Amino acid sequence: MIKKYVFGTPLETGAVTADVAPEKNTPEEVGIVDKTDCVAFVKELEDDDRIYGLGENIRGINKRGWIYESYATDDGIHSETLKSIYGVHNFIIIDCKKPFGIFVDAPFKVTFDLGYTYMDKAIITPQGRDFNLYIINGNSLSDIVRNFRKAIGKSYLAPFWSFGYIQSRWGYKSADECRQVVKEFRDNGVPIDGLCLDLDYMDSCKVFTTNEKDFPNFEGFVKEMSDSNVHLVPIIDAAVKAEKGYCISDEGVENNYFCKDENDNDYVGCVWPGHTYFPDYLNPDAGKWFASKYKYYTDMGIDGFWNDMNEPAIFFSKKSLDALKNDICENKERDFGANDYFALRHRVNFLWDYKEIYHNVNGKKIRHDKVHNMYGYMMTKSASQGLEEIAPDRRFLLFSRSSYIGMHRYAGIWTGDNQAWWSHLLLSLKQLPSLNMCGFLYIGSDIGGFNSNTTEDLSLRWHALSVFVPLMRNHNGSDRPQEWFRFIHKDWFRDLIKSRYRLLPFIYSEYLKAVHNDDMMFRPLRFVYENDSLAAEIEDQLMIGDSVMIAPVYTQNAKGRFVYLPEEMLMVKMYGDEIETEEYEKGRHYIEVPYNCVLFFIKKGALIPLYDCAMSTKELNKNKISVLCFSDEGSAEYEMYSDDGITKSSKVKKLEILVENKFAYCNSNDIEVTVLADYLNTLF
Ligand code: MIG
Repeated sequence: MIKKYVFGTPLETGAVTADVAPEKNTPEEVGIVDKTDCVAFVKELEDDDRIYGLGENIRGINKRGWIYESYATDDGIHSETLKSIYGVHNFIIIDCKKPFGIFVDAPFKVTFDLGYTYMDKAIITPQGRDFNLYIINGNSLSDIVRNFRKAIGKSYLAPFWSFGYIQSRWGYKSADECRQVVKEFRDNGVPIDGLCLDLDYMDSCKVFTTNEKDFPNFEGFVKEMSDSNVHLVPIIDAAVKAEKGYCISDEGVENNYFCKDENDNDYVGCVWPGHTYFPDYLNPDAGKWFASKYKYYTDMGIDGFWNDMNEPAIFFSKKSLDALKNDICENKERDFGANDYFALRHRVNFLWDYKEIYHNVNGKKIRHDKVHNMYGYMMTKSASQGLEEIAPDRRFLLFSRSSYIGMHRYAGIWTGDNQAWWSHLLLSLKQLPSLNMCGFLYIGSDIGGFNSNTTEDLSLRWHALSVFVPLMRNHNGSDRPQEWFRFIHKDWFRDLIKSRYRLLPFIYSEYLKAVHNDDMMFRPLRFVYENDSLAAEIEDQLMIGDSVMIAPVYTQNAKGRFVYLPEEMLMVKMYGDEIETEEYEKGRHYIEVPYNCVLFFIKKGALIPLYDCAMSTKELNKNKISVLCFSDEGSAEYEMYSDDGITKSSKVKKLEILVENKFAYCNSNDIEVTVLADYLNTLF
């Protein structure tokens, strides 16, 4: 099912955990072109062939027609012309006559020219000679994904509380401001489980410190929040402020834990704290050391973190900026023409070079660009291992901005600095199945958009989609604060967030199924309706598990949207406590979707378990479930996965929920299930 081809002497990335013996021949599925300093793989494409995968990347669910470069990049625009993004996920499926998957396990740049140079060719070029190539086969698209996922190991298991609503903003300047935000939720009956802390909670952006002035008695603050069922989630930046007397900086320098320059001096760049060192996460001792520092926060009761700036993001290197300053001074007397101006602008934008940085990998000095894509992965892997040492069986919330396949075993991701654009709402939907293919299941985008100012309607529609997304986090850094209480229709936002909590038994169950069965939680319609040529072209609807389809609105001023139903389904409109349903035939329908509505469709014979809403995940009554079903001749069923949501070793309970003749049954006595009474007549 999976074949491995070794080229040169690859560095072990740890992406693949299965023991796969290397093949002796070259792969049959792709042609090989040998070039001077690299090889390229070529696959001729028929008109109807499609390409899926590439994880977090931009553009379509079908990736055909663009050129992508796998090279972890901090770019806050994410426009259509972008080729690289924060995460590097080199797995694609070519959906041709005999579909197959390709995984290029290379920590350096890899180019995926998927019908860009030639519309009828996919050309994959790893920019180096030492890497592993895997070809994955299977009986169907989903089967190929499962076979790949089995080879890369089980996905990260997030704690149940992290499926609650998380509020965030780069701009909470003090504990009091945070308290005020939480108070708005509690006072208005809007559920919340987490609050992210951005840079300001630290002392001068120094990792593993706290800002005593604005966040006094930090430990007390953590406790106070946790007493009201809110988990504080601090940001951890990858780079360390270079400052004598700051223990993290001193320890790193003393033990050679930081990346070096070509002369073996500690490399100095600049990020938020000013001059910074970059921990050498590829050196296991350095990774272990950095990770052990998370204890500073866990001792205070923190159980969630987000790792940022780990591509790594660098504003400038000291060396490049000094050189620029000198050049400008030397040219003081000269008049600059247009070309000089543009040259200068270009230089200012690129005041660092990854080729100036060196790692110590097993005692060998390796230049950063050759292992670039592993930096955020290794930071987060060590963090996860450090947290495991602190509390071996405890599930922590951990999500990272940069990533590589393999990191999916240790943490989730968020999709970085998107824009408050309608196109990015749609992009966030498209990223879901592609990320699932690569093992990333605990995922989410910044709801409302991170950069540029959002609008109330965009934020509402984004919430409506994110009701189904594991990481449901409203985060931004633009001028316009975008918590729901900043807008006019607070009650609409409340309906949406309450719907999330009601749907949690379903959402969490689908997440657990995907984790434990190496499956995708979100699938393109093509993966489920393989013989339906219309379904194959749908880029704005997704299947969740086996029984549900979602179709969010992503157009401004639209009162609804057209939805393609590949079969007869039950339409559900959920408004927090209120629910409306209606049966629809297979085909295309215009559906009105009010702003406070979560729209989804249930397949015949399926049912959805619901909780009664509560103000946090902790307060949910998990022993009481009501079901919404689309009965097929009087019956419907659902296999619900659950666990304790806290420990890694928790056994998964698989409950059979069954509806027959309007009565609901569950094979666990602890759980009381009922059919939602109001819908009995319409549904049977
Ligand atoms: O250069 O910490 O993607 O979520 O709010 C910006 C500030 C640094 C980038 C992250 C974003 C975060 C922001 N960070």
